[in-house]
Amino acid sequence: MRLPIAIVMAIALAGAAAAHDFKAGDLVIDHPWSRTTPPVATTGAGYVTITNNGTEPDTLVGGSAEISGGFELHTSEIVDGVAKMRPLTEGVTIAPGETMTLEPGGTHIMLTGLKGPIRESEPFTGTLVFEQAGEVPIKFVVEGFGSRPEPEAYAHEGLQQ
Ligand SMILES: [Cu+2]
Repeated sequence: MRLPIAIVMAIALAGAAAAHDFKAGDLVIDHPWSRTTPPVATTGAGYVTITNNGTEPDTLVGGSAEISGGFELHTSEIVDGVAKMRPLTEGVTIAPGETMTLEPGGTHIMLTGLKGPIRESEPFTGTLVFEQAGEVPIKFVVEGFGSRPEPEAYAHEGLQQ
């Protein structure tokens, strides 16, 4: 039997949006995701929400992804109407009881030296490295390019690496 296209698409979308999270000590790492890149892209972006349920701060200082040579933490700021990226060399600190969301247009993970395009329905593994919690294995799901605003991956093509 063949399902109508609309139903197949609804199932696919539900799958992509399904929650997935990872725990490391008092940290909850929710829904690491990335988005598709064009074939020529050399950088991609990663996003995630991290909640610190502990009593001490922890700092995301780096990580890795199987699909990229490099992993950087960046922030985006609007300066005189132009979006600019700045590396966060001190990392991203999550205070006790705080939730930090890395999202398009704000603080994000920059995946540099892509080994190939990031494709929809091809999740990839990686790690997040925290000062206290150490190295935490995670998986990024990949969402379609139009799924959220502010395409960091394109914006970074003009950046000096
Ligand atoms: Cu960036």
